[in-house]
Amino acid sequence: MKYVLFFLLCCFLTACPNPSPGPDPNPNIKTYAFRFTEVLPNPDGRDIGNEYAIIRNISNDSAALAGWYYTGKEITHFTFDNTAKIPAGGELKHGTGRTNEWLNNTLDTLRLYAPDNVLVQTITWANVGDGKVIIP
Ligand SMILES: [Ca+2]
Repeated sequence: MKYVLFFLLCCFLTACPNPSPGPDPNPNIKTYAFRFTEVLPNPDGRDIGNEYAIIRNISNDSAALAGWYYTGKEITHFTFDNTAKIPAGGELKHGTGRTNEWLNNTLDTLRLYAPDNVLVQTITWANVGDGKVIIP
C-alpha cells in the first residue's frame, strides 16, 4: 500500500504545472507604441461632439500614429491619418469633433490595431453611466 501511495504522489508531483510564470504569450505586443488610455462613451449632456478616446504613445520614442486603426460597434473602421509623430508619453484626444455618436453607451468594444493588422488592445464596456470615464 505504501508503494502505491508513493507512486501516486510521484505521479501527482510530475503532473503539477510549473509554478514559475511562463513566457509572455505574445511578447511582440509590447513593442507597439500606442494604447487607448481613457474613453468617455457617454459624456454628461449631448454625446455627439463630446465623446472621446485618448490614445497615448507608451513607448520610449516618438512614434507616428498614421496607419493605426480601430473598430467598434458604431464605427466599423477608423484609420488614423495623423502623420505627425507623437512624442514618448504624448497623447492624442480623439473624437471630440465628430458629428455622429461613435461610442455606444449600452455595449461596445474598441479594438485597436497596429498598421500591420496586429490587434494590440481591446476595451469593452456595458451600460456606462453619464460622465463615466473608462480607464483600461
Ligand atoms: Ca455615446
